[in-house]
Amino acid sequence: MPATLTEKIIARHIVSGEMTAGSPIDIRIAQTLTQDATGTMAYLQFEAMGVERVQTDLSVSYVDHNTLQTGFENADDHRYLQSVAAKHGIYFSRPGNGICHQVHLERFGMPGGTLLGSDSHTPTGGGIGMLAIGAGGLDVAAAMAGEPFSLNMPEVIGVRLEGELQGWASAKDVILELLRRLSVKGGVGRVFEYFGPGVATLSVPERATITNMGAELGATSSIFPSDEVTRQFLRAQQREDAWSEQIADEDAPFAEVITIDLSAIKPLVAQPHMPDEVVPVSEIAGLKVDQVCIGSCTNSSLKDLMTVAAILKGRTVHEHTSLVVSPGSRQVEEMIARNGALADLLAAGARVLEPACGPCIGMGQAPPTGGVSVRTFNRNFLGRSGTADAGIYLTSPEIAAAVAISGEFVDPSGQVDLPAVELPEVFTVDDSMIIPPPDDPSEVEVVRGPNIQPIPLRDPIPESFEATVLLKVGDNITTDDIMPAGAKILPLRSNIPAISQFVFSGIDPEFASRAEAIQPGLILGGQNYGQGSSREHAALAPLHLGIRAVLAESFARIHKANLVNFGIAPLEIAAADYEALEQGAVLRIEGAREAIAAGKPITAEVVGTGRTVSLTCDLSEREREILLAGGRLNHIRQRRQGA
Ligand code: MIC
Ligand code: SF4
Repeated sequence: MPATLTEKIIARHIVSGEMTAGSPIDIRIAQTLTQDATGTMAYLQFEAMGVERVQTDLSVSYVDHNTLQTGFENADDHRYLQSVAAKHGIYFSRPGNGICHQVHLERFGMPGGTLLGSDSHTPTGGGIGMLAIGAGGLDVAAAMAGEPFSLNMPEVIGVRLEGELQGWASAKDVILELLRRLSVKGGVGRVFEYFGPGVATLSVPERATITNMGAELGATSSIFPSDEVTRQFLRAQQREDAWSEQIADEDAPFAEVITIDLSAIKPLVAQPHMPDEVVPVSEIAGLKVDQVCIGSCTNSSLKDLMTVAAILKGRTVHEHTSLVVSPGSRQVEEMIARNGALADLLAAGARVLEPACGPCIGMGQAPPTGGVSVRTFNRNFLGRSGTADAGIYLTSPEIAAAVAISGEFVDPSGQVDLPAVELPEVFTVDDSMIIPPPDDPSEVEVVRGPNIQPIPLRDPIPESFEATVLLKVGDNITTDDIMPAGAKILPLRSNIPAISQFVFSGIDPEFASRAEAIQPGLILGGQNYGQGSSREHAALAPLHLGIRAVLAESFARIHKANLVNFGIAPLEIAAADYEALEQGAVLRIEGAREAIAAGKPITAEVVGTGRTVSLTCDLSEREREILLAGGRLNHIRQRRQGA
């Protein structure tokens, strides 16, 4: 039977379940990655599992998010992460070595393998033909402990690429085009698998830009085949031995095929405040721009920065516009330093930052009041930049560089030729900032600073309870809305009691104090609740504030799994009931555990109104068990004790 590449990889790693779209499956995870903002929790959870050494083929801990070190907190986290990695057989990529996805692609990714990462952009690894999936830290901790990863068998969508990109059109525009067509909900439950004659025209970093930002479609993952282009990339990285051919069969049974003619793609831009608000750049030409930021795990490869440098060479950044550049990895940074591209960037007036997430996660470089900021990143959610009323526009590095020079939106297509850049055959490889774990960790002491607080655990959901709707929000609520990041809040990632004070702070600054006063609480949301990042703090911090359940019309995949992992019930509510319920409503729920266990709807009485609403708990049997156990840590402990 012909198969897609996704199916082939899953078939090689499946532990249990049926490979029919939508059915629960468990797969073996070969590699894991964590980053520091989710990693401290992941390793605290891993430690709680009592496993001495990671059970994966390879696990890497990166430090890339919290590198600002405005206080002792970040530095303490780094020290904890380095020591806990050494203790348990994990590679440690030091702060300054680069963004997890970029470095993993360059130094560790394996075509045909599985990768689970505690970051939603883990599918970047799909650029070299890996099945790479983002998850909450607890799921990654469990994978490190040798547990399989559970997911619903995705529907595999084929994206057939034809033609070749022309002029100023870039790989970024391919994924923006898909977002334009499908929206931020369009990928839920799906893997996007690229195939067709256009694939060979794209380099690995270009492919990785596309698979990276597949996360914004809500997709489970995105993947390219591993072909001669992949082999060349791995050869340049001096690890050709990691290469294997990974391709779909001729008549692969895609659930649906989307065709994109690369030759017809034009430079696009996602306008504020969602990655799917996509229009051609030419449509907003002339709009004045205050800031341009080039970097992030989407667009900070050597090719990206060389292209930007070539566009800027001999020119000057517009006097009203600030240009900030952050390379994706130390490899990229070192190579542009040696080949002169960095000097061209500096001469043009670029402000160059260390290779890290930086402004993408609001760690500095907030735009001015009401500012217009053009970024090569993947998310433009309201407030994420650190300036509540700024408008963030997402484009390719090519367009961002042109905008930096002109100080306003421009599409130079047809007027100016895009300068061609040549990439070297062999890249500079220096892994001295990746520390391998010692063979004998007995002497290693795990160092914990005062900001590292225990993970909160709550009692499992009771059979009957009354709870109050503490907040009603709309559709497409992001985890940035639920648990904001940025320079002030991100350092508190290891301290749930402290960070919980900021839950929903951008939407309703009173939320945390209200939740502390009225317990237990409920949150009411619309469609695609919890889209965006994998941060389990968007579940852990509400848990700490006494949230028992989230009622929403539908949920994003990773956030739903995170809620279950910490024992908060994700309950689906019909649109009409969502409309009818308001903040302050008190719901009386009887027989919750029985209904969850049986997979039956839960009837909730709206106290004082005589009305009832029906709530469904659409979970697999395993997820229902986890929820009823009060979360995955309890569930794993109970199972291991029972075994
Ligand atoms: C993001 O881009 O939102 C992050 C920060 O990388 C998150 C992870 C986090 O919140 O730590 C993600 O994408 O999962
Ligand atoms: Fe870092 Fe931004 Fe990528 Fe998230 S999206 S991993 S914050 S660069």
